[in-house]
Amino acid sequence: MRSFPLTDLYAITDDDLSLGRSVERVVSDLLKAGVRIIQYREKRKKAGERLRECRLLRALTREAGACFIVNDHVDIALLAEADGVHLGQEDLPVPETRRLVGEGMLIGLSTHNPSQAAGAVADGADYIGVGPLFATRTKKDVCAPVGLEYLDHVAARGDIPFVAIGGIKRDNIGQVVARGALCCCLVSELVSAPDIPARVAEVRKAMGRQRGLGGGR
Ligand code: 3NM
Repeated sequence: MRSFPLTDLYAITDDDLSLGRSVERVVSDLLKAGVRIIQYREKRKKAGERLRECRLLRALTREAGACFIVNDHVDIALLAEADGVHLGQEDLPVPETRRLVGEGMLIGLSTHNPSQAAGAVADGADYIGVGPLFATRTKKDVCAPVGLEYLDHVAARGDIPFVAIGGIKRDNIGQVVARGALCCCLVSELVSAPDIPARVAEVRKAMGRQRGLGGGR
């Protein structure tokens, strides 16, 4: 039975922010650093290239025992045998997507307010994105920062797994963890790092300090 993995970090690819490194290189480094959820999100690429890259990443993530999720494209998620597909509010609805992907695949949904979170629960999403918590330039069409109160709302309800997202960096992740986020999703902070494993370690240290664990997991 599918279930959203219990893990601290969720990374999303973005070729434009990866300092000229290939998506394969970036994901290899993330996996080496122990990141266990990878989402493929490449807005400007063509379908054929997406499929080729997703098949590559599927092999890498499978070998590492990591969860592999494809953004928006249900067809590519199916063809690449991904573990999940992640949808936005304006993509195919969750129930229709479920009819296409069957019971075995995770469906994630980006949400930006309490009513969208309730809708995701009602529609049977497996997890939600909660954000953007802070200003971000990574997602072009996203709404203004929703504020940490929305995170508080979702954490307090506790009726669906969630990932905090949007403008999360080493210097603000402590607040996010303190307010109940178990899993944080970072894009630019990870893929733009010159040394990705070192950056992951710093981010984890900032999360762990907040949890009183003294760093790491
Ligand atoms: N989704 P960064 S914010 C892909 O709020 C994405 O739904 C968001 O990138 C949402 O970590 C976002 O570089 C981009 O700020 C997050």
